[in-house]
Amino acid sequence: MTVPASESLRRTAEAVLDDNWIGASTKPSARLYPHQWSWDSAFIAIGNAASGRTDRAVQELDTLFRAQWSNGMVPHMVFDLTATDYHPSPEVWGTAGIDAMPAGVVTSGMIQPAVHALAVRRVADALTRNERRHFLERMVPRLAAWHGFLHRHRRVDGLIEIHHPWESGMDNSPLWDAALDAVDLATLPVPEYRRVDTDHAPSDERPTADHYDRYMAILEQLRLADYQAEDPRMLPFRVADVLTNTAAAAADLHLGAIQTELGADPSSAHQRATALTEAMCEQMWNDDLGLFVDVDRCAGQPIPVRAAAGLLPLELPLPQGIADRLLQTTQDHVIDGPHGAVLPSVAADDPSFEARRYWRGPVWANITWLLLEALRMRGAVELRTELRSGLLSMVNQAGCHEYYDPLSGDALGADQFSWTAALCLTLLD
Ligand code: 2M8
Repeated sequence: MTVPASESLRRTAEAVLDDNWIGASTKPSARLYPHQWSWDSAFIAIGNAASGRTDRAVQELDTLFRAQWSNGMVPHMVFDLTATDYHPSPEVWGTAGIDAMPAGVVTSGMIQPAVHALAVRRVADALTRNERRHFLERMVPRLAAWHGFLHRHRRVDGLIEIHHPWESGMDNSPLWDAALDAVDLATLPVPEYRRVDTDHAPSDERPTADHYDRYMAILEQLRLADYQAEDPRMLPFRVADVLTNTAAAAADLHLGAIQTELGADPSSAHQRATALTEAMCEQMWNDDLGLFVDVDRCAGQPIPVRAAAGLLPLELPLPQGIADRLLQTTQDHVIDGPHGAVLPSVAADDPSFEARRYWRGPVWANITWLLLEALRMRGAVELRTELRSGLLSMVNQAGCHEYYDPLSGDALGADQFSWTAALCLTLLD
């Protein structure tokens, strides 16, 4: 008997999540990423919830939030201390001894996009009434502290800033090229290091050596300030990033909805979401490109790279004129790959596009999925259907990989990749 494609993909995806489960959370992939990552866990929880594995979904988020710092920060990595083959290791991060980090865990000191409130709502939707209430009541103070951190410690002149490319989650995007080139390696030391990512994936699909030096130099500056710089304006890398700001604004809309359901006051979450969306429209909307663009806060310049992330504000309540234009740009950004419609992480006709290199053009399941969510909210049914089926066909053909060449459909980066598996599970049926 032949197994229908969707059933075989479901089995494959569930097996990936099972294999990558490490007891209380899920690692992104078996070898390249052996710890817990913040936004990966949110996507993984969404996938586990969609496939009826609600206990794991709840545990995934509980484990992550148990590592939340006392200042509200949700760290971008929670280390599995039994896994040693990853750089930068806990020693390089140097977080041990920082008071804000909770006892019993070792974490990084930076952030990733705040997609957790979205995950909390999706997981809650899969719970029984009683479980749902307990879960939401437990998560609301954690989410409120996390969003409060972003606005208290990271919002500068209206927009939330990232202080390292890794904070965006889109580590090697051409969005950071000019800002990275401006990091002065003559005055900022590059600590000694040995990267291991190129032991696990081909180096022409990974960041260049020069960029990696710069990542390490910026990380060293953050480490020296215990990841709590008193004046962020002194830091060598400061970017107001569209994805980070979109996620934060949407996160507060989700938090507000949860608070309303629980009979709590949603007004401060709603006010933050509105203020952030307005600041994004004022400072990030680029009328020439019909796209939201990042802003290099050190240089005081917009970053005119046409990244797929610049389309994601479609999920926010935007002025109609901007929303219509952005939807048009989205249609132009989506291209036909060998298995159907795909969303390259950078527009295929942007000068910085590279089809196979990490975050510089390949298709990522999570960015595609976030756009699918926005298209659903906007009622863009046809485009959503095409993109959903293009993603599923590609993953079905090539397996649950970390990223894919949009032109050839080739699977790239790590195999058995958790968020690809998890998000496909939500799209089946
Ligand atoms: C990648 O980032 C890590 C550093 O955080 C790395 O390159 O080692 C990114 O794709 C990031 O978005 C993702 O969360 C992480 C784990 O999948 O890998």
